[in-house]
Amino acid sequence: MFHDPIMMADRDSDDDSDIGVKLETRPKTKRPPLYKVMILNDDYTPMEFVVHVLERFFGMTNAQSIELMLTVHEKGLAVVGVFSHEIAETKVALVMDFAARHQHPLQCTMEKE
Ligand code: TYC
Repeated sequence: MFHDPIMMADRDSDDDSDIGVKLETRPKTKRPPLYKVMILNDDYTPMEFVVHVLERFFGMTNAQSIELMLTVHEKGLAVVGVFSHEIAETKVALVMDFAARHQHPLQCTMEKE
C-alpha cells in the first residue's frame, strides 16, 4: 500500500514526504540599494553657482534650487536626490568636475541610504 502504483499518481497524498518543507511565500525580488547625493556648504562657492548646479544636474526649478541652496548655506549640507549607485556616482562626478572647472570648492558626495 505504501508505494502502491495506484497511489503513486498522487505522490504527496499520504506519505508525509512534505513535512518540514516550507513553500516560499515571498518572491525574492531584492531591490538595489539607493544612494543619497548631498552637497556641502563652504565659504567660497557663490550662491548663484550652487543654484545653477541644482538646476543643471538635478532638474530643479529656480525656486527649488534657491530654497535648497539656502538650506545648505544654513545647515551645512542637504540631500539633493536619491539614486541608484551608478546614477549617484555619475551625478557626483559631473558636479565635482563642473565645480573644479570653475575653480569653486563646492563638494558633492554620496552615501548609502
Ligand atoms: N556659503 C556660500 C556663500 O555664502 C554659499 C553656498 C551654498 C556654498 C551652498 C555651497 O553647497 C553650498 N557664498
